[in-house]
Amino acid sequence: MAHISDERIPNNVELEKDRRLRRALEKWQPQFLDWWQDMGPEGFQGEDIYLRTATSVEPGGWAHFDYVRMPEYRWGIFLEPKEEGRTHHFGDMVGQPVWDEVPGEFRGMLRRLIVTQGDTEPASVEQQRQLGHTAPSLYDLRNLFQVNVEEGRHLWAMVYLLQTYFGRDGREEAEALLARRSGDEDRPRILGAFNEPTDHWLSFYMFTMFTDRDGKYQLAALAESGFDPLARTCRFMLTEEAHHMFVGETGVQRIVDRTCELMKRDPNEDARAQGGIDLDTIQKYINLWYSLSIDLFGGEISSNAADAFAAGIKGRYKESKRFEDHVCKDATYQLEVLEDGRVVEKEVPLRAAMNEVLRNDFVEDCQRGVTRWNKVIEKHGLDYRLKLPSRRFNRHIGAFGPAHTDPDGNLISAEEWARRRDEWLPNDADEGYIRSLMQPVYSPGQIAPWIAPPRRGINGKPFEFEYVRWKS
Ligand code: BYC
Ligand code: FE
Ligand code: FE
Repeated sequence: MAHISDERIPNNVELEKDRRLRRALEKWQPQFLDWWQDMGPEGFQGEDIYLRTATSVEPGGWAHFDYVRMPEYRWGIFLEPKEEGRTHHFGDMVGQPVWDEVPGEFRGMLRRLIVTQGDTEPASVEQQRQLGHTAPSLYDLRNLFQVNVEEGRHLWAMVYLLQTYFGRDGREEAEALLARRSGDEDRPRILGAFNEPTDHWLSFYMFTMFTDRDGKYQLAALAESGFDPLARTCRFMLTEEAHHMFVGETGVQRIVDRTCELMKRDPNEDARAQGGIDLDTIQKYINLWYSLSIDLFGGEISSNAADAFAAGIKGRYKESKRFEDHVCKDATYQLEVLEDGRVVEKEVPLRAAMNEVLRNDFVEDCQRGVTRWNKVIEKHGLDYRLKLPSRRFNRHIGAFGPAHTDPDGNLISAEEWARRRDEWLPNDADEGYIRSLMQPVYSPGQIAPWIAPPRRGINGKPFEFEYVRWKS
């Protein structure tokens, strides 16, 4: 077997010196590559893709761009440099030195969080497996593969933690991460949204807009962690996440832009009649992916969240920079719950409400994106406005999981939900229509008719650049 080295696995964790980790990785890496062949992007494994590879954590210097064949991508292991003398800055352990090893009493909790985080990464690659066949341009095709290889690297990041700090069960969990399958009935991925089909580009952009953004907030919360290797790993992962959300936000924006153009061309402002995606349908996909993504924050009231905060393992978004009280022992929080079929305000311990607190920051961030999309519509002189549905809408997790509501959050009966669901969420006809538009465009500088080209390309290259080169 090829000896694992710095050359094959770029890293800043002194992999050369850590014989135990190297052996664990030597066993795991071929399984990862098998998984990548089976469940990674279908086709395209032999083509040259213009990709960015992380080769160090130095600011500005880490992104290296070149043509790479995906199976030869150098998935690396990077942690932000250690900050000497770092102490717990929230929870019950404030002021005590952070942990360099897993503390025994929190082993189970940490393992669960790391496994849950790790599980989402390959899940998303599986969900996006078929998309290369219908890319609207070479630029988009390249962005898809960039996102895929980086999610692969995020899996490596969690596997590094499991194999380094959790001994034998860590190695078992690392293998299990390659064994579950998105959408599989018998061995599904752990979290809801990661078992949903993402088999066309409208869903892909919504996923990278909303679901990758959950990634940003969850990683940011873990980046505050008192388990120092986890904090340092997540901080570096966040630098890659920005591009994923960029792909999503600008992807939807480019669709909206094109849709408006087509509407103005049509006597009835009918984008579909012009071969585009109408704004009502875009709204339905916002409703779907936003609601699936806010479910990912967990229940409004959660003892898991309270325990993780108390232990100094999972903080709030920018915990160290934004809050006065970092202990939150007696503080309370007001939130809405459902009681006897009615919405009531409830005061709960703040620590138990940490999922909701994190969700608030996410919601605000999403709203900023939607506002930017609406600016595009406004610029075209059209009155339509996109909006985020109520956070009670289409929930499966938490207080509103059992309830049915309309997009404004009004409670409705199960009967009304069944009758009107198709007005609010994509129905079979919408799915069929969107799929009918998904014809690949693989010539440099060309673009599918339902989306506008990007304003600029990648790494200073123009849109016309040959981002994917066919070898076969
Ligand atoms: N689906 O106490 P509760 C990313 C479970 S995305 C299914 O309310 P808790 C990425 C929960 O596990 C970021 N099950 O919630 C994006 C618990 O089950 P157990 C991923 C769910 O534990 C795009 C039970 O319900 N990272 O990186 O406070 C592409 C009660 O839960 C769901 C993380 O999630 C759901 N939606 O919070 C690629 C960070 N929600 O244990 C990548 C790590 C809850 O009783 N994970 N449940 O069997 C966590 O911090 C927490 O596990 C959660 C849940 C926030 C997910
Ligand atoms: Fe990720
Ligand atoms: Fe991501």
